[in-house]
Formats: sequence, structure tokens, C-alpha cells
Amino acid sequence: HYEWQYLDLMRHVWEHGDQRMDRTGVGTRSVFGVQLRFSLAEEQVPLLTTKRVFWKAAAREMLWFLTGETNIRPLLQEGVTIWSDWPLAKFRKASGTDITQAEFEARIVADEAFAAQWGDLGPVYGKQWVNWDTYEYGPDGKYTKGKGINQVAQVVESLRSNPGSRRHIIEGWNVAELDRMALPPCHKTYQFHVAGEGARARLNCLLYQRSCDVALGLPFNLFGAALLTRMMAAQTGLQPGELVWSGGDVHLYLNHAELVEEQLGRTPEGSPRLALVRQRDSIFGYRIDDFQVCDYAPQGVIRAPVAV
Ligand code: UFP
Repeated sequence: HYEWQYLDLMRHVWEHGDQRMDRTGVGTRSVFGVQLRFSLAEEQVPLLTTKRVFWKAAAREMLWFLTGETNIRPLLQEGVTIWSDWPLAKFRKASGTDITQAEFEARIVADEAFAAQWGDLGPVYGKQWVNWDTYEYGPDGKYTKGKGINQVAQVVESLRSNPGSRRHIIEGWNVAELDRMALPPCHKTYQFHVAGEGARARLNCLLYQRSCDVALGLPFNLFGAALLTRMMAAQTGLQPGELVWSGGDVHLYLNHAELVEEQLGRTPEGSPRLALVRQRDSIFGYRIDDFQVCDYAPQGVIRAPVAV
């Protein structure tokens, strides 16, 4: 079962990881440099069965990235709260209040001006993926803003016109803008690769994730990458191939002991499948109802605190 790779990684990090203090103050056990591989053929998808993963939230987040949006408001309007922690912490600090997360989120949804001021995450994934800033050097010797680069559209185009290229890359790590981002990208580089030829040509994806919370981040990141690869394959007439996941600092937070113990006591069961039930004219045209997960009967949710 594909999921043993995940569980073995979790066990390895917990038992052999290097214990250290981290940015959040929680502390982690960490290993450096990991690779996992999952087949995406025949609708296979690396969705965990040993706990319920809210894959629709990951799918909505992926669609939100593709819109280029960086404000949490559209996510909250769809009930997705995974990005609330960072703006909430900022607002609490600035306002000196201890507003609850639910109150903060309700205000973002209800009040557009408040959302504009407090709900924006800075130039995170969406901005870099579909509208990477460019600058033009004018005759007056000054730089002006040029047209933004849509990396996602460019990769779709390059997969169609030049499948053998080794340059099919979507990059989130815009060095000049890191300091304005709520969180510098974790899943920072997606490289696509076409293997084989003709009707059986397969689309592979390698995701490089610089920093990975194995318990709470990775289950989402694997599903998101698989979904992106499936949309890319559908848009380029390729068969889904393999997802190769590569992690830099791969860690477990010390306050995730209960989750680790619970999850490592479980055994993977069943093989969920991901179906794209509608073809769209563009990679930017998909909607949540276009995705269906079948045969997914996961074991129970395991709750654990997020380190901010
Ligand atoms: N993290 C993930 N996946 C994500 C995401 C965050 O694992 O998609 F947005 C985790 C990794 C790390 C923390 O524990 O969030 C980011 O902290 P840092 O920037 O210090 O690496």
C-alpha cells in the first residue's frame, strides 16, 4: 500500500529525527532530505486512509492558488480556514485584542474593507504562480513594472509544444518578495516531466518542499500536488504518471506525540481514486465539483495543534 511510505517516514522522523528548537518555539524532530514516490495512474491518489484528510479543502486551496488570489476572504467564503492563523496572529498583535479565530474569520467575510486590510497574505503562491512581477528598464534609466508572468499557463503551453523540455517549472520562491509574504512558500517548486510518447505519454511531477510538517502539512501537500498534476495532464492530453515528492527539512512537532502514536497504530485500508469528472477549456476553469474522490472510507480524524 502506497501509504506505508508516509507512515514509515513518520516513524523514522519521530524515532531518529534530530531534536531542535524551531521558529515557532514549539520544537521539532527533524530529518533532512527525503523522497517519496506515488503512482497517479488509473486514478490512484496519495490520499491517507489512516486518518480523514479533508481533501476538498486542499482542492479549494489549489483552485484558489490558480486564481492568483492572495487574500484569505475567498477561502473563508468557502469554509476553508487553513490560512487564518497567520493573519489572525498579526491582527491580534496589532490590535492588542484576543479576538477568537471564529470572530476574526466572520469579520473577514462580512467586511470587505477589513478583509482588504487584514486578510491579505502578501505575494504568496497565487501571486507568484500566475502573476510573477517583472520590471522593464526604461529609456529614462528607471525601472517600471512590466507584464506579470503566468507560470502555470506557460507550463501548460510548454508541455503541449515541447514535451521533452527539462524546463517545465512552476516556482514560488521569489527571493525579492519573500519578506512581504505571510509565509515563504513551503511547496516551492513543481517540475513536470513527460515520459514515453504518443497516446501513452505520461506526465510526472516532482514537488520540492523545503519545509514539511509531516503530521498536518504533508497529507494536504501530497493531495494538492496530485490534483495539480491531474489537471495539468488533462489539459495537455497526457496520462497521469508519477508524483515524486522531495522534502528538505522534514519534521514532526514535539506537541504531535499523541497524533503520531495514534496514527502509527493504524493500518492503511482501501485505495481511494481521484476522478476529474469534467474537462475544462483551461487549467484556470476547474471548479470544486469537477473533482470526485471515490472509495474513500478513512479511519477517524486525528486532531493536533498547528504551530504558527
Ligand atoms: N507547512 C507545511 N506545508 C504547507 C505549509 C506549511 O508543511 O503547505 F504552508 C509547515 C512546514 C513548517 C511550517 O512546519 O509550516 C512553516 O514554517 P517555516 O517557514 O519556518 O518552515
